Amino acid sequence: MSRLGRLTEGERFWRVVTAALAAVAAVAGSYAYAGFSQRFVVEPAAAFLTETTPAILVNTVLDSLGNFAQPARLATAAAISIAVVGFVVWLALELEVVADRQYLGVPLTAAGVWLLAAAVTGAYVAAVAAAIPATLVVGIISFFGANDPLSVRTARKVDDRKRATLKTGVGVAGLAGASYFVGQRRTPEGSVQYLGGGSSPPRAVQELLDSAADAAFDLPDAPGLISEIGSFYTVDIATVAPMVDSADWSLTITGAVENDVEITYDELREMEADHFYSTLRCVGEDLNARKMDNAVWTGVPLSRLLEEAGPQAEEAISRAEDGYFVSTSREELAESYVVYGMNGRLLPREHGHPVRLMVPGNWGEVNTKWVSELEFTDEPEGYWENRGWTGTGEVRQIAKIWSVDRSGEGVTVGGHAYACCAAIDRVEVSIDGGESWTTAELTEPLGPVDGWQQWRYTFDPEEPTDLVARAVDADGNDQPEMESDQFPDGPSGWVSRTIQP
Ligand SMILES: Nc1nc2c(c(=O)[nH]1)N[C@H]1C(S)=C(S)[C@@H](COP(=O)(O)O)O[C@H]1N2
Ligand SMILES: [Mo]
Repeated sequence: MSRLGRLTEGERFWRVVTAALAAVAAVAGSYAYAGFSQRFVVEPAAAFLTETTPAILVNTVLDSLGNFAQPARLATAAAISIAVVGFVVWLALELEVVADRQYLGVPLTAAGVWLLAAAVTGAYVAAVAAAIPATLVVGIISFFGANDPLSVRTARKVDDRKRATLKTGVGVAGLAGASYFVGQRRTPEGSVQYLGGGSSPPRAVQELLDSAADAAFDLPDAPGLISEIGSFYTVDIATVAPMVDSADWSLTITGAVENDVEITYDELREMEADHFYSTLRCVGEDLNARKMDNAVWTGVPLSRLLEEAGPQAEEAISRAEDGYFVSTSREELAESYVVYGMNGRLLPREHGHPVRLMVPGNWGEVNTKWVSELEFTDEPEGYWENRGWTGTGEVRQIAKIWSVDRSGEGVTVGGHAYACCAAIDRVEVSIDGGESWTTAELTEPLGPVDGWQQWRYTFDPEEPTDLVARAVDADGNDQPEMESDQFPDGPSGWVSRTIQP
């Protein structure tokens, strides 16, 4: 009879619990040490999920989860990680029984968890932070649980083990709680350093920030004309934003080019830079949602690097450190920027530190964050395009209704309007179901390069009134009335909102 067969059901059960506790401790220890970074053992699971989640799931389930999509994905990734680590620990404990060596599970757990963590994160030192707590859990339970697989006093053995496991479980819960706080503090922040290292934005940026502030309407519940870092929306395929050291960063322009070009961060910073406004809008947002923001960006026109490379194809795929990739036409790229500054600060981690692409006028999608390669090719493809989206072109024109202000006389309704390729000429408002239209107040266009504007309209509703807004751009393009979903090429239609008297 194999020794494994000697284990009672109770023993088996508590061994599984031990393995699970060890796994939770490993994940907690890893988080405490690494925070939300690529050295955190859950990150590879999250990345794996991102890569393998079927398009249909990403597009429907995750979208319908809205703001819970990221936490849901993270919880799934954490559960997978705990299951995998738990399996390794359980194997270690089984080997202990097979080999008939008491406490063998302890060093096997140490080795197994370390190997696993090091293999998936590539961070050998950080892996120790996962291995130690797991080993402690197994050690403590083995020791106090008087774990003698050959003992005949089965009942008592299970009893001891149960008590030791439950006590350790309380300890692991405490560890997980503490790790949560420590890990959060250790999570690398997006850099908030000012460009140039001083205590304020460079003068040229400050001027743009000031003139946007001067031009802005004060719309309660809506941003000004500049979105603050921290409230600027983010959309990521990865659960954990990559952490890319500027010293390790470079951009390679390759593929169908005359010359491969590689530029380092220092070289980029030495080039003459432009400061400009540009608005981002996500193709996957709801019509009146808040995934549209504007900032002052600092970067180098990509055309200068393209001249050196001599592209021989009409499209290029930009690739990033998080595995993201998207195609942009050579024509659009010639108008694009390699950006390292946002609102006068170094580009924050969540927006692509150290360097992202900005393609003014195009959907958010093509503004690749953490960009590291630009490959010219005649066979364009993209992460979202491979999932059925067509979100690489010009942004659809939109007037949002974001603010209803009752603090003054009448009700002031307002929001932001944006068109891809020209300033907004006017925002028109109707309160009679589209019979008649009134031109709303509008802020002056920002410039250079492109940016949203704000509109506002004050009236005195006597009863609940549906207010509809639509934008007309300076080229005379109307905002189409036809409503469409965001999938596959972005939401369109007129935004309306019922305004109470
Ligand atoms: N590397 C990378 N770049 C990316 C993405 C991404 O997931 N990975 N998301 C894109 C999408 S869909 C949008 S809308 C914008 C959002 O930019 P932001 O997060 O800085 O607002 O980034 C784009 N660039
Ligand atoms: Mo997006």
